[in-house]
Amino acid sequence: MIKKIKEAIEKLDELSKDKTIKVISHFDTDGICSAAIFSRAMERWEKEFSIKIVKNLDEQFVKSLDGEDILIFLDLGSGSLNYFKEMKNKIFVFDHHEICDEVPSNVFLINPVLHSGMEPLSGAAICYLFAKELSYENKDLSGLAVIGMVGDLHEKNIGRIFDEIIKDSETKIKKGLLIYPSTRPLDRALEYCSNPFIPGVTGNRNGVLGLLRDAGINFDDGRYKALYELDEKEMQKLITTVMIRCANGSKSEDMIGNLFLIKFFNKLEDARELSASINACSRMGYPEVSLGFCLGNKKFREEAEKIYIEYKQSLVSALRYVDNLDKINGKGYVIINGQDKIKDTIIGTVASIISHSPSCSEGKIVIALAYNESGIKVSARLSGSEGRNVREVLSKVVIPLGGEVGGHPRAAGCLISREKEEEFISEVQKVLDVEIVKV
Ligand SMILES: [Mn+2]
Repeated sequence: MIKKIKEAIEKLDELSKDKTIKVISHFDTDGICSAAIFSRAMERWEKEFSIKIVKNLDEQFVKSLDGEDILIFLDLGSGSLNYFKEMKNKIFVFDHHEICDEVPSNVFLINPVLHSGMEPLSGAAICYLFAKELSYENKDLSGLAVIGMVGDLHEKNIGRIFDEIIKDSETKIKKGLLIYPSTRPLDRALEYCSNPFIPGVTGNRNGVLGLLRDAGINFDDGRYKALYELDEKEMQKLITTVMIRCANGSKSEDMIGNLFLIKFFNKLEDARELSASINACSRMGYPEVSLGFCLGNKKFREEAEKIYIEYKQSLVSALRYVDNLDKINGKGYVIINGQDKIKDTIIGTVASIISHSPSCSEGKIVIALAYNESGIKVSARLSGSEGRNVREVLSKVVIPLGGEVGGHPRAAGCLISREKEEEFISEVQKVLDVEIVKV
Protein backbone atom coordinates (compact mmCIF):
# COMPACT_ATOMS: atom_id res chain seq x y z
CA MET A 1 0.00 0.00 0.00
CA ILE A 2 2.91 2.35 0.70
CA LYS A 3 3.92 1.92 -2.94
CA LYS A 4 0.46 3.03 -4.02
CA ILE A 5 0.61 6.00 -1.69
CA LYS A 6 3.91 7.08 -3.24
CA GLU A 7 2.33 6.77 -6.65
CA ALA A 8 -0.64 8.88 -5.53
CA ILE A 9 1.70 11.60 -4.30
CA GLU A 10 3.48 11.77 -7.64
CA LYS A 11 0.23 11.84 -9.61
CA LEU A 12 -1.28 14.45 -7.37
CA ASP A 13 1.80 16.63 -7.61
CA GLU A 14 1.72 16.46 -11.38
CA LEU A 15 -2.03 17.00 -11.80
CA SER A 16 -2.27 19.84 -9.28
CA LYS A 17 0.04 22.04 -11.37
CA ASP A 18 -2.90 23.24 -13.45
CA LYS A 19 -5.98 21.98 -11.62
CA THR A 20 -7.82 22.79 -8.41
CA ILE A 21 -8.17 20.23 -5.65
CA LYS A 22 -11.43 19.52 -3.85
CA VAL A 23 -11.35 17.33 -0.76
CA ILE A 24 -14.51 15.63 0.47
CA SER A 25 -14.60 13.79 3.77
CA HIS A 26 -17.04 12.03 6.05
CA PHE A 27 -18.59 13.76 9.08
CA ASP A 28 -17.83 11.15 11.75
CA THR A 29 -14.74 11.19 13.98
CA ASP A 30 -12.62 9.13 11.60
CA GLY A 31 -13.63 11.29 8.63
CA ILE A 32 -12.96 14.53 10.48
CA CYS A 33 -9.55 13.30 11.65
CA SER A 34 -8.80 12.19 8.09
CA ALA A 35 -9.71 15.67 6.85
CA ALA A 36 -7.60 17.36 9.53
CA ILE A 37 -4.51 15.25 8.78
CA PHE A 38 -4.95 15.66 5.05
CA SER A 39 -5.48 19.39 5.10
CA ARG A 40 -2.51 20.06 7.39
CA ALA A 41 -0.32 17.89 5.15
CA MET A 42 -1.53 19.69 2.01
CA GLU A 43 -0.86 23.08 3.58
CA ARG A 44 2.71 22.08 4.37
CA TRP A 45 3.05 20.72 0.86
CA GLU A 46 1.91 24.16 -0.31
CA LYS A 47 -1.02 22.88 -2.28
CA GLU A 48 -4.22 24.84 -2.49
CA PHE A 49 -7.45 23.01 -1.91
CA SER A 50 -10.99 23.34 -0.62
CA ILE A 51 -12.63 20.96 1.78
CA LYS A 52 -16.18 19.78 2.30
CA ILE A 53 -17.54 17.54 5.04
CA VAL A 54 -20.58 15.41 4.19
CA LYS A 55 -22.91 13.04 6.04
CA ASN A 56 -22.90 10.60 3.13
CA LEU A 57 -22.27 10.57 -0.60
CA ASP A 58 -25.49 10.92 -2.51
CA GLU A 59 -25.45 10.62 -6.24
CA GLN A 60 -26.76 14.10 -6.90
CA PHE A 61 -24.00 15.70 -4.88
CA VAL A 62 -21.28 13.62 -6.54
CA LYS A 63 -22.61 14.44 -10.00
CA SER A 64 -22.56 18.15 -9.18
CA LEU A 65 -18.76 17.86 -8.89
CA ASP A 66 -18.36 16.63 -12.46
CA GLY A 67 -15.74 18.70 -14.25
CA GLU A 68 -12.04 19.46 -14.34
CA ASP A 69 -11.23 19.59 -10.63
CA ILE A 70 -9.19 16.92 -8.90
CA LEU A 71 -11.46 15.22 -6.38
CA ILE A 72 -10.12 13.57 -3.26
CA PHE A 73 -12.48 11.48 -1.13
CA LEU A 74 -11.49 10.58 2.41
CA ASP A 75 -13.07 7.88 4.59
CA LEU A 76 -15.74 7.33 1.95
CA GLY A 77 -16.04 6.66 -1.76
CA SER A 78 -15.35 2.91 -1.95
CA GLY A 79 -19.09 2.27 -1.92
CA SER A 80 -19.81 4.91 -4.57
CA LEU A 81 -17.35 3.98 -7.33
CA ASN A 82 -20.22 3.61 -9.80
CA TYR A 83 -21.06 7.30 -9.46
CA PHE A 84 -17.53 8.26 -10.56
CA LYS A 85 -17.53 6.22 -13.76
CA GLU A 86 -18.98 8.79 -16.13
CA MET A 87 -17.22 11.79 -14.62
CA LYS A 88 -14.43 13.78 -16.27
CA ASN A 89 -12.50 14.39 -13.04
CA LYS A 90 -9.38 12.66 -11.86
CA ILE A 91 -10.42 11.12 -8.57
CA PHE A 92 -8.43 9.89 -5.59
CA VAL A 93 -10.09 7.82 -2.88
CA PHE A 94 -8.41 7.20 0.48
CA ASP A 95 -10.80 4.87 2.22
CA HIS A 96 -11.15 1.67 4.19
CA HIS A 97 -14.75 0.69 3.53
CA GLU A 98 -15.91 -2.22 1.47
CA ILE A 99 -15.42 -1.86 -2.29
CA CYS A 100 -18.74 -2.41 -4.05
CA ASP A 101 -17.92 -2.12 -7.75
CA GLU A 102 -15.08 -2.27 -10.19
CA VAL A 103 -12.62 0.61 -9.91
CA PRO A 104 -13.22 3.03 -12.85
CA SER A 105 -10.17 4.14 -14.84
CA ASN A 106 -10.36 7.75 -13.64
CA VAL A 107 -10.19 6.66 -9.99
CA PHE A 108 -7.02 6.02 -8.00
CA LEU A 109 -8.12 3.99 -5.01
CA ILE A 110 -6.08 3.50 -1.86
CA ASN A 111 -7.78 1.01 0.38
CA PRO A 112 -6.23 -1.66 2.62
CA VAL A 113 -9.02 -4.02 1.53
CA LEU A 114 -7.21 -4.27 -1.83
CA HIS A 115 -4.15 -5.78 -0.17
CA SER A 116 -4.75 -9.26 1.14
CA GLY A 117 -3.35 -9.93 4.57
CA MET A 118 -3.17 -6.27 5.44
CA GLU A 119 -4.44 -5.20 8.85
CA PRO A 120 -7.72 -3.28 8.90
CA LEU A 121 -7.04 0.46 9.05
CA SER A 122 -9.19 3.50 9.69
CA GLY A 123 -9.48 6.34 7.18
CA ALA A 124 -7.36 8.60 9.37
CA ALA A 125 -4.60 5.97 9.54
CA ILE A 126 -4.45 5.85 5.72
CA CYS A 127 -4.29 9.65 5.58
CA TYR A 128 -1.55 9.61 8.18
CA LEU A 129 0.52 7.15 6.13
CA PHE A 130 0.07 9.49 3.18
CA ALA A 131 1.11 12.51 5.25
CA LYS A 132 4.15 10.77 6.68
CA GLU A 133 5.19 9.68 3.20
CA LEU A 134 5.01 13.32 2.11
CA SER A 135 7.17 14.56 4.93
CA TYR A 136 8.47 13.27 8.21
CA GLU A 137 7.48 16.61 9.67
CA ASN A 138 3.88 15.35 9.55
CA LYS A 139 4.66 12.92 12.34
CA ASP A 140 2.98 15.40 14.67
CA LEU A 141 -0.36 14.48 13.05
CA SER A 142 -0.20 10.94 14.46
CA GLY A 143 -2.38 11.86 17.46
CA LEU A 144 -5.25 12.58 15.07
CA ALA A 145 -4.80 9.13 13.59
CA VAL A 146 -5.12 7.63 17.07
CA ILE A 147 -8.37 9.54 17.65
CA GLY A 148 -9.70 8.30 14.29
CA MET A 149 -8.72 4.75 15.23
CA VAL A 150 -10.65 4.98 18.50
CA GLY A 151 -13.57 6.68 16.72
CA ASP A 152 -13.90 3.76 14.33
CA LEU A 153 -13.44 1.19 17.11
CA HIS A 154 -10.25 -0.28 15.73
CA GLU A 155 -8.60 -0.19 19.13
CA LYS A 156 -9.35 -3.81 20.00
CA ASN A 157 -7.53 -4.91 16.91
CA ILE A 158 -4.16 -3.22 16.86
CA GLY A 159 -1.71 -4.47 14.25
CA ARG A 160 1.77 -3.41 13.24
CA ILE A 161 0.77 -0.16 11.54
CA PHE A 162 -1.46 1.08 14.35
CA ASP A 163 1.25 0.09 16.77
CA GLU A 164 3.65 2.39 14.96
CA ILE A 165 1.13 5.23 14.85
CA ILE A 166 0.65 4.90 18.61
CA LYS A 167 4.43 5.07 19.06
CA ASP A 168 4.73 8.10 16.76
CA SER A 169 2.14 9.93 18.82
CA GLU A 170 3.61 8.89 22.18
CA THR A 171 0.15 7.80 23.28
CA LYS A 172 0.15 6.13 26.68
CA ILE A 173 -1.95 3.02 27.08
CA LYS A 174 -3.38 1.92 30.39
CA LYS A 175 -5.72 -0.97 31.05
CA GLY A 176 -8.86 -0.13 32.96
CA LEU A 177 -12.52 0.66 33.13
CA LEU A 178 -13.76 2.12 29.85
CA ILE A 179 -15.27 5.27 31.21
CA TYR A 180 -14.21 8.57 29.76
CA PRO A 181 -12.73 11.04 30.17
CA SER A 182 -10.17 9.10 32.16
CA THR A 183 -8.22 12.35 32.56
CA ARG A 184 -10.82 14.21 34.64
CA PRO A 185 -11.81 13.69 38.29
CA LEU A 186 -13.86 10.51 38.61
CA ASP A 187 -16.94 12.17 40.09
CA ARG A 188 -17.36 14.28 36.95
CA ALA A 189 -16.55 11.41 34.60
CA LEU A 190 -19.10 9.13 36.26
CA GLU A 191 -21.84 11.73 36.44
CA TYR A 192 -21.75 12.31 32.68
CA CYS A 193 -20.97 8.73 31.75
CA SER A 194 -23.55 7.54 29.27
CA ASN A 195 -21.72 4.60 27.76
CA PRO A 196 -22.07 2.46 29.83
CA PHE A 197 -25.12 3.98 31.40
CA ILE A 198 -24.84 3.12 35.09
CA PRO A 199 -28.31 2.97 36.66
CA GLY A 200 -28.63 5.25 39.67
CA VAL A 201 -25.21 6.78 38.97
CA THR A 202 -25.23 8.39 35.52
CA GLY A 203 -26.72 11.86 35.90
CA ASN A 204 -27.15 11.40 39.65
CA ARG A 205 -24.70 13.30 41.84
CA ASN A 206 -25.61 11.45 45.06
CA GLY A 207 -25.41 8.12 43.29
CA VAL A 208 -21.93 9.01 42.04
CA LEU A 209 -20.70 9.90 45.51
CA GLY A 210 -22.18 6.69 46.92
CA LEU A 211 -20.45 4.59 44.28
CA LEU A 212 -17.09 6.24 44.93
CA ARG A 213 -17.54 5.65 48.66
CA ASP A 214 -18.29 1.96 48.03
CA ALA A 215 -15.23 1.68 45.80
CA GLY A 216 -13.07 3.20 48.55
CA ILE A 217 -12.00 6.17 46.44
CA ASN A 218 -11.61 9.22 48.63
CA PHE A 219 -11.86 12.92 48.13
CA ASP A 220 -8.23 13.91 48.45
CA ASP A 221 -6.38 17.18 48.01
CA GLY A 222 -9.55 18.99 47.00
CA ARG A 223 -10.62 16.53 44.32
CA TYR A 224 -11.23 12.94 43.34
CA LYS A 225 -8.54 11.13 41.39
CA ALA A 226 -8.95 10.69 37.66
CA LEU A 227 -9.30 7.17 36.29
CA TYR A 228 -5.81 7.17 34.78
CA GLU A 229 -4.29 8.00 38.17
CA LEU A 230 -5.69 4.92 39.93
CA ASP A 231 -3.33 2.13 40.88
CA GLU A 232 -4.13 -1.45 39.96
CA LYS A 233 -5.89 -2.23 43.22
CA GLU A 234 -8.09 0.87 43.11
CA MET A 235 -8.96 0.19 39.48
CA GLN A 236 -9.99 -3.39 40.29
CA LYS A 237 -12.19 -2.26 43.17
CA LEU A 238 -13.86 0.39 41.03
CA ILE A 239 -14.51 -2.11 38.22
CA THR A 240 -16.16 -4.53 40.64
CA THR A 241 -18.31 -1.79 42.15
CA VAL A 242 -19.46 -0.54 38.76
CA MET A 243 -20.21 -4.10 37.59
CA ILE A 244 -22.45 -4.68 40.60
CA ARG A 245 -24.42 -1.51 39.82
CA CYS A 246 -24.90 -2.65 36.26
CA ALA A 247 -27.00 -5.59 37.49
CA ASN A 248 -25.92 -8.47 35.26
CA GLY A 249 -22.24 -8.28 34.54
CA SER A 250 -22.41 -10.33 31.37
CA LYS A 251 -20.75 -7.67 29.24
CA SER A 252 -17.67 -7.08 31.35
CA GLU A 253 -15.46 -7.40 28.28
CA ASP A 254 -17.13 -4.28 26.89
CA MET A 255 -16.35 -2.35 30.04
CA ILE A 256 -12.67 -3.15 30.45
CA GLY A 257 -10.02 -2.33 27.92
CA ASN A 258 -7.24 0.03 27.01
CA LEU A 259 -7.39 3.71 27.82
CA PHE A 260 -5.56 5.86 25.27
CA LEU A 261 -3.94 8.92 26.80
CA ILE A 262 -2.82 11.33 24.19
CA LYS A 263 -1.05 14.68 24.16
CA PHE A 264 -3.43 16.97 22.31
CA PHE A 265 -2.31 20.57 21.99
CA ASN A 266 -0.12 20.22 25.04
CA LYS A 267 -2.75 18.75 27.29
CA LEU A 268 -3.15 15.13 28.31
CA GLU A 269 -6.49 13.96 26.92
CA ASP A 270 -8.45 10.76 26.64
CA ALA A 271 -8.72 9.75 22.97
CA ARG A 272 -12.27 8.45 23.55
CA GLU A 273 -13.34 11.78 24.96
CA LEU A 274 -11.86 13.66 22.00
CA SER A 275 -13.52 11.25 19.63
CA ALA A 276 -16.88 11.69 21.38
CA SER A 277 -16.67 15.47 21.26
CA ILE A 278 -15.75 15.52 17.56
CA ASN A 279 -18.64 13.20 16.86
CA ALA A 280 -21.02 15.29 18.96
CA CYS A 281 -20.20 18.53 17.11
CA SER A 282 -20.75 16.86 13.76
CA ARG A 283 -24.02 15.30 14.88
CA MET A 284 -25.29 18.56 16.26
CA GLY A 285 -24.71 20.00 12.79
CA TYR A 286 -21.32 21.70 13.18
CA PRO A 287 -18.76 19.59 11.30
CA GLU A 288 -16.67 22.69 10.58
CA VAL A 289 -16.29 23.17 14.34
CA SER A 290 -15.13 19.55 14.63
CA LEU A 291 -12.53 20.11 11.95
CA GLY A 292 -11.32 23.41 13.43
CA PHE A 293 -11.09 21.74 16.82
CA CYS A 294 -8.88 18.96 15.38
CA LEU A 295 -6.63 21.56 13.81
CA GLY A 296 -6.21 23.28 17.15
CA ASN A 297 -8.04 26.50 16.34
CA LYS A 298 -8.69 28.20 19.69
CA LYS A 299 -12.08 29.66 18.82
CA PHE A 300 -13.32 26.32 17.50
CA ARG A 301 -11.95 24.48 20.52
CA GLU A 302 -14.02 26.66 22.83
CA GLU A 303 -17.04 26.31 20.58
CA ALA A 304 -16.62 22.52 20.44
CA GLU A 305 -16.48 22.32 24.20
CA LYS A 306 -19.75 24.22 24.52
CA ILE A 307 -21.52 22.05 21.96
CA TYR A 308 -20.17 18.89 23.56
CA ILE A 309 -21.37 19.85 27.04
CA GLU A 310 -24.80 20.61 25.66
CA TYR A 311 -24.80 17.28 23.84
CA LYS A 312 -23.76 15.32 26.93
CA GLN A 313 -26.36 17.04 29.06
CA SER A 314 -29.14 16.29 26.63
CA LEU A 315 -27.94 12.70 26.34
CA VAL A 316 -27.79 12.15 30.09
CA SER A 317 -31.16 13.73 30.70
CA ALA A 318 -32.65 11.65 27.88
CA LEU A 319 -31.27 8.47 29.44
CA ARG A 320 -32.58 9.46 32.85
CA TYR A 321 -35.94 10.20 31.27
CA VAL A 322 -36.00 6.75 29.62
CA ASP A 323 -35.07 5.14 32.94
CA ASN A 324 -38.29 6.44 34.51
CA LEU A 325 -40.48 6.16 31.43
CA ASP A 326 -43.25 3.59 31.02
CA LYS A 327 -41.81 1.46 28.27
CA ILE A 328 -43.49 -1.25 26.26
CA ASN A 329 -41.65 -4.36 27.33
CA GLY A 330 -42.27 -7.32 25.09
CA LYS A 331 -40.59 -10.67 24.84
CA GLY A 332 -37.15 -9.93 23.42
CA TYR A 333 -37.86 -6.29 22.71
CA VAL A 334 -38.51 -2.91 24.27
CA ILE A 335 -40.23 0.10 22.71
CA ILE A 336 -39.34 3.55 23.99
CA ASN A 337 -41.49 6.45 22.88
CA GLY A 338 -39.60 9.64 23.63
CA GLN A 339 -42.17 11.83 21.82
CA ASP A 340 -41.10 15.48 22.26
CA LYS A 341 -39.08 14.74 25.40
CA ILE A 342 -36.03 13.39 23.55
CA LYS A 343 -34.36 15.23 20.68
CA ASP A 344 -34.47 13.46 17.33
CA THR A 345 -30.75 14.19 16.80
CA ILE A 346 -29.81 11.93 19.72
CA ILE A 347 -32.53 9.26 19.62
CA GLY A 348 -30.24 6.90 17.65
CA THR A 349 -27.47 7.32 20.20
CA VAL A 350 -29.93 6.78 23.05
CA ALA A 351 -31.11 3.53 21.42
CA SER A 352 -27.49 2.41 20.93
CA ILE A 353 -26.53 3.10 24.52
CA ILE A 354 -29.54 1.22 25.84
CA SER A 355 -28.81 -1.74 23.56
CA HIS A 356 -25.23 -1.79 24.90
CA SER A 357 -26.27 -1.48 28.52
CA PRO A 358 -25.70 -4.53 30.72
CA SER A 359 -29.43 -4.81 31.47
CA CYS A 360 -30.16 -5.44 27.80
CA SER A 361 -29.73 -9.14 27.06
CA GLU A 362 -28.18 -10.52 23.87
CA GLY A 363 -30.60 -10.53 20.94
CA LYS A 364 -33.00 -8.00 22.45
CA ILE A 365 -34.36 -5.34 20.09
CA VAL A 366 -34.59 -1.70 21.14
CA ILE A 367 -37.02 0.52 19.21
CA ALA A 368 -36.92 4.22 20.09
CA LEU A 369 -39.10 7.05 18.79
CA ALA A 370 -38.73 10.82 18.96
CA TYR A 371 -40.56 13.69 17.29
CA ASN A 372 -38.74 15.88 14.79
CA GLU A 373 -40.06 19.07 13.14
CA SER A 374 -42.40 17.27 10.80
CA GLY A 375 -42.80 13.68 11.91
CA ILE A 376 -41.29 10.95 14.02
CA LYS A 377 -37.81 9.55 13.85
CA VAL A 378 -37.51 5.85 14.66
CA SER A 379 -34.28 4.08 15.59
CA ALA A 380 -33.95 0.34 16.01
CA ARG A 381 -30.98 -1.49 17.50
CA LEU A 382 -30.11 -5.10 18.13
CA SER A 383 -28.29 -5.85 21.37
CA GLY A 384 -25.26 -8.07 20.79
CA SER A 385 -24.49 -9.70 17.48
CA GLU A 386 -26.95 -12.60 17.27
CA GLY A 387 -30.61 -12.02 16.64
CA ARG A 388 -33.21 -10.77 14.23
CA ASN A 389 -32.55 -8.33 11.42
CA VAL A 390 -33.92 -5.01 12.73
CA ARG A 391 -33.87 -3.46 9.29
CA GLU A 392 -36.25 -6.17 8.07
CA VAL A 393 -38.45 -5.77 11.12
CA LEU A 394 -38.80 -2.03 10.46
CA SER A 395 -39.34 -2.54 6.74
CA LYS A 396 -42.22 -4.95 7.36
CA VAL A 397 -44.02 -2.28 9.34
CA VAL A 398 -42.97 0.90 7.63
CA ILE A 399 -43.27 0.06 3.95
CA PRO A 400 -47.04 -0.58 4.20
CA LEU A 401 -47.34 2.68 6.16
CA GLY A 402 -45.51 4.53 3.43
CA GLY A 403 -41.90 5.11 4.43
CA GLU A 404 -38.34 4.13 3.74
CA VAL A 405 -35.91 2.31 6.00
CA GLY A 406 -32.16 2.84 6.07
CA GLY A 407 -29.37 1.11 7.94
CA HIS A 408 -28.01 -2.36 8.62
CA PRO A 409 -29.30 -5.61 10.11
CA ARG A 410 -28.20 -4.47 13.59
CA ALA A 411 -28.95 -0.75 13.42
CA ALA A 412 -31.66 0.81 11.31
CA GLY A 413 -33.92 3.82 11.26
CA CYS A 414 -36.79 5.46 9.48
CA LEU A 415 -39.12 8.43 9.45
CA ILE A 416 -42.88 8.17 9.84
CA SER A 417 -45.59 10.78 9.98
CA ARG A 418 -47.04 11.97 13.28
CA GLU A 419 -50.50 10.51 12.53
CA LYS A 420 -49.01 7.01 12.25
CA GLU A 421 -47.59 6.95 15.78
CA GLU A 422 -50.19 4.60 17.33
CA GLU A 423 -50.44 2.45 14.25
CA PHE A 424 -46.66 2.06 13.99
CA ILE A 425 -46.32 1.01 17.61
CA SER A 426 -49.08 -1.59 17.45
CA GLU A 427 -47.88 -2.94 14.09
CA VAL A 428 -44.26 -3.22 15.18
CA GLN A 429 -45.40 -5.11 18.28
CA LYS A 430 -47.33 -7.53 16.08
CA VAL A 431 -44.30 -8.15 13.89
CA LEU A 432 -41.98 -8.61 16.86
CA ASP A 433 -44.39 -10.96 18.64
CA VAL A 434 -44.92 -13.05 15.52
CA GLU A 435 -41.22 -13.35 14.82
CA ILE A 436 -40.66 -14.68 18.31
CA VAL A 437 -43.16 -17.47 17.62
CA LYS A 438 -41.32 -18.35 14.41
CA VAL A 439 -37.97 -18.56 16.20
MN1 LIG B 1 -13.86 5.47 8.92
